[in-house]
Amino acid sequence: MVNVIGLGYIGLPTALMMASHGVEVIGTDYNMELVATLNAGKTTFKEDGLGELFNDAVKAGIKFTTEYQETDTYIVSVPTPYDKFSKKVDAVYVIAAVKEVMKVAPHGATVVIESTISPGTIDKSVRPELEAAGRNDLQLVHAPERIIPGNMVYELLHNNRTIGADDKATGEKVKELYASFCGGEIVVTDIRTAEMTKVVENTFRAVNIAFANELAKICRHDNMDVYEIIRICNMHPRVNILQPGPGVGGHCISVDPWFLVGDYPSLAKVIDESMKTNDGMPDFVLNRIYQIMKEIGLTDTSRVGLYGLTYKENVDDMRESPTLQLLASQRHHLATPLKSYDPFITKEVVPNQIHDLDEFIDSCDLIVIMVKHDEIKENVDKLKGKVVLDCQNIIDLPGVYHI
Ligand code: SAJ
Repeated sequence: MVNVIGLGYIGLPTALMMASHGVEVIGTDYNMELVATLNAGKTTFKEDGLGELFNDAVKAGIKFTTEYQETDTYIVSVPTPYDKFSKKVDAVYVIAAVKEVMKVAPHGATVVIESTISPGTIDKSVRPELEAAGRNDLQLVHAPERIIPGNMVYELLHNNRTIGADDKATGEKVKELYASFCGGEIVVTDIRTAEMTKVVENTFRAVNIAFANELAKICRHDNMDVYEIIRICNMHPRVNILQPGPGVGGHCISVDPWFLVGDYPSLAKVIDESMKTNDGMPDFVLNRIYQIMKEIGLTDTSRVGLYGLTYKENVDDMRESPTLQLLASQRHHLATPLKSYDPFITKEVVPNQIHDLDEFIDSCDLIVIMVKHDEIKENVDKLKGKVVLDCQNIIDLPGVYHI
């Protein structure tokens, strides 16, 4: 039996996936409300295919509880918050979970950590806890998650995986467990390497997004079309430039690369600059809004609206979202927050938030597309007659402004 600890964005789909592939799974979370929701037959966030997967797993007998279980395999997928000032990851939840596991785990049990941690965390912060508790019998493993919100179910089934373990036998045992549902290749390596690969993967993407964002700034400076330039460059067989955007959000790409900057400040130069470039994009958009307002003679900021509050399209996750970053930057200048709207966010999360697309469009003269939700792509006609700053290059209307 596998006890999955932490039933959030990663733990829940992983637990459901294993259960629906014949593994006996009990999911544990300390949040009683979340456990009650799952036990009432409801999922806790929106994600393509999650509902069906949930039903399959329930049919297969998955259980949800607040209690840690006595079993031979644990998968820890709790959040790893990071400190915005020091840019360091705080493994406090991982350590708390491991301490709870140690209370109930039988001799020799395997503890797989899926949570994203900065390289070296297992040796620096987790292993000493085992030693202090006299539980060196437990086998630590790191199996970093790789799934992308918006396509999690597909990617769980098809992505290649990395398993970091202290010895081959443990690695192979965990590989077999993941192979119950994962059709991709599963590589077994050591823990330190596995920790590093996870952070490097997200850093690679962050640096590449920063390159696209820097190109957007260069092209804006001399009024060139960055999208056309990227499109043509990408026809070269060895060039594959990503898309510029209003910033980088989410809890991974906007966070993990800072671990390398924090640990290797004098070496991680390109990474440091890339992160600053990405972090500067919401302010770049704000400045662009100001330029466009001047150009069209709009003085009333209450007629400017931001479309999209989530960190990317078609998800309900707002962590580190560029729109929230932009609004925070406005707030620091004591400015009245711009209007905003997001079809995925029904709760009131920011001031001047509107909850209906038509009302949002009617109440604005300048609309800034921050997120490329399908909803706006399907309603482009409604934007006719409006001034649009399209930060995602999805609106095909005459006169649209770009970043
Ligand atoms: N973005 C751009 N331009 C692009 C692509 C993305 O501006 O061309 C922006 C997005 O709008 C978003 C941010 O970057 O704000 C990050 O989005 P994403 O779709 O690139 O990635 P995440 O954060 O949703 O998921 C990433 C994935 N990592 C990689 O692709 C290397 C995923 O596989 C990881 O599992 C996840 O981080 C994680 O949890 O670590």
